[in-house]
Amino acid sequence: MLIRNKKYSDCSESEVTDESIYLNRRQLMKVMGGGALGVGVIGNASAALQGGNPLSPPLGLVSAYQNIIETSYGADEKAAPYDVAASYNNFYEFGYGKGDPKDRASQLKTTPWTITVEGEAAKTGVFDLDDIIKTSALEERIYRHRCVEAWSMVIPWVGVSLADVLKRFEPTSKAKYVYFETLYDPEQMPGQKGGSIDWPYREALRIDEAMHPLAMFTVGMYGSVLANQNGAPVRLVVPWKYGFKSIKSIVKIHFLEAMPKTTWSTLAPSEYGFYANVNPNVDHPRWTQKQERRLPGGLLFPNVIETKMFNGYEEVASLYSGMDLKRFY
Ligand SMILES: Nc1nc2c(c(=O)[nH]1)N[C@H]1C(S)=C(S)[C@@H](COP(=O)(O)O)O[C@H]1N2
Ligand SMILES: [Mo]
Repeated sequence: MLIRNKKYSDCSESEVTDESIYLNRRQLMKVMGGGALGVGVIGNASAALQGGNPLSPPLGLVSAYQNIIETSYGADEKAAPYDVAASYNNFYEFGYGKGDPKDRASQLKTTPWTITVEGEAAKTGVFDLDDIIKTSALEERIYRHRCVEAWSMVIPWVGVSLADVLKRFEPTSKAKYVYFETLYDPEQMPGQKGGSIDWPYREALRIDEAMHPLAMFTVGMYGSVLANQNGAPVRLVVPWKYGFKSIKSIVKIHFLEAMPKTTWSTLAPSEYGFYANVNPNVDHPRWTQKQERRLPGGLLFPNVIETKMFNGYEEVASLYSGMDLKRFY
């Protein structure tokens, strides 16, 4: 079933129109090979989609984004307006301010994009992201996103189960963990020129967590491609964990036997654990985790709600049976 971007906007009619034009343009620019082609080409791109124009973008990619399957995930949730999800971000490669990624990420070159797969898997090597997308039936899933800073947002993501992608590489029985790395390119990502993070940003999951159907290999939002500030062209979304596990702009996947080092759990191990499951019973030293500010909100309407265990995704509980989640936070 086709997704219509318009359904997400809470804004006035004129803004709705602008938004969908913006999103469609982004999508076409993406499939045509990036912003370098310029806005002037977009008209041709539309025509090319219908006819056999030699400029035709890879049709598989176009159809993947045009045939996004609606799912029941989050059908009862109210998604944040696109502008909120795309302007209040954590992406330290572009600065520490919530507005920095939106202001600074627009030049990030996301096509072509390759992912290097290494370690305990039969099929390793360098894979073109477009080839993975073309052969995927993209789904829309509306997930709650809970940051460890005690704010949250509902976002309609586009992608597939991470398991579907990981299985293609045929991990071996020694693959107990899967590790991910963000692009390292200080010229494009000015935040990488300094700060206390040992770049690139690193994250990992236990293999059974990564294979849980909720974990998502995400290539879009609001019915189109990801905004750069949200981790284009590909990121994880692991909705039962604090947001920092959902690593953005992934260029490396490594299957391995031992638990790898990850950015936040290395930087401040007493504050950020490897598991980082959303847990209202384990407070962060600087933030209570019992509640969260659901965005959008404001000073007058802070919109504070109770935080739920596993961010409300109780179906993952069996992954942790027998584990003391106060110790393995
Ligand atoms: N590479 C990278 N990935 C990252 C981050 C980051 O700084 N760099 N921030 C994380 C944090 S703390 C959160 S809350 C989410 C924010 O995702 P969003 O901006 O799409 O809401 O991205 C996560 N992924
Ligand atoms: Mo976060």
